[in-house]
Amino acid sequence: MEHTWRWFGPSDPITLDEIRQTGATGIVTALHEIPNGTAWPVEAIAERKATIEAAGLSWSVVESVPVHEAIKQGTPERERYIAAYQETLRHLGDCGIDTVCYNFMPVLDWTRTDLAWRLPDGGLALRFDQAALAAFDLFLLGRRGAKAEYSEAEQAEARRYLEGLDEVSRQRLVNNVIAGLPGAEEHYTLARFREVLAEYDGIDAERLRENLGHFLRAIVPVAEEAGIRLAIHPDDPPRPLFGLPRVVSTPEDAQWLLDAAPSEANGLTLCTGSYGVREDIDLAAMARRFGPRIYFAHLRSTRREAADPRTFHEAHHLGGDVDMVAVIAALVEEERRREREGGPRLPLRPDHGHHILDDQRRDTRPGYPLYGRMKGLAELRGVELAVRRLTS
Ligand code: DNO
Ligand code: MN
Repeated sequence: MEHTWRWFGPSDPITLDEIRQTGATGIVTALHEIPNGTAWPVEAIAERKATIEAAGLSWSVVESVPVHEAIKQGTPERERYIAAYQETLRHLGDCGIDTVCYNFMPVLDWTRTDLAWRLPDGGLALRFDQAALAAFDLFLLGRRGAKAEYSEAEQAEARRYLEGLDEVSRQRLVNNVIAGLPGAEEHYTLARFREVLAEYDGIDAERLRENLGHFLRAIVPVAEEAGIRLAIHPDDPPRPLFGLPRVVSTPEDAQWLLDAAPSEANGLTLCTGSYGVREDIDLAAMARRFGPRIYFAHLRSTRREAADPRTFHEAHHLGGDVDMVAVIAALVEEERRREREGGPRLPLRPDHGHHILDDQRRDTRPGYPLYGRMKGLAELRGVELAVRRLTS
């Protein structure tokens, strides 16, 4: 497989020269400086591509071309934003870039409550604590209608959680949830977050799915013409939050998406850390079922915690609840099929890593440290090589 690394652009404290030493050959990046909803100019794409290539790497995947809220909400202005999206896809195609990752999560991108949770070995991990989320939702945000969504016991647990936090920790929890994790386009204050949530009144899963279908029917033909493979990233975590619907959480959702706009340009990102949070998903089976339409793999593992299985933390790449060896074996099998029958390359990246060693003294983004991801990538490559050798 092609080993890639997410780089946040020239402002990323991890340099391209450093990335080369991790063993990655491909870069995953986006023009993060361009506001969501504006078409990316050809010159800007070409310039970023040249920067990457000058360092001896290639621009393997765009992650993400963000989807404007108007498209997710299905407001009349969406047509303007869809037109800009189509233009970006054409420009990327003109520059020879062929894989685009995106997501369709309303309001928030991926969500965690704790960004530096200490593991027994001293590394720092990202964590999603259901009681913390409920405490935020019920008491710090005070969302209208939230109470009805939590049982008495959950409310009591959330209150206990809140009472254990001092003012600084409460503020930190607010920031962790709504200030925007790396790669997220939107950053909210509490007041703004409340307003945006209100814009989703009346938008249920069915409506959101209709809006996704409308978007796909508009962009998939353009992607096809531009020689681009689209790879939707699943919801993280894969269930509704704050009463907002989420429609890319299960294998059934993935199947719905593929059927909504039948074309080889319409594909998936297999993010094992996102889908893998659900107990009912067999990731290796998913990799086999959707193999030909998997255009990008995010490999990492999570561990559901015993006290509440909705609470999870990011585990070691080869630990946790994900059977990573089985997933890699399925992906290697798919790659062999592509080698025989023809098919696109299969880029993978270590999706997040623990902050370990010098990561704890370096200013890198939560989940995107140098050494933790390098360790993850090294482990994944080792498994891949062994699987290839032992099954040849
Ligand atoms: C979560 C991660 C995120 C993701 C963003 C943008 O699983 O992969 O960093 O990349 O949601 O797609
Ligand atoms: Mn991911």
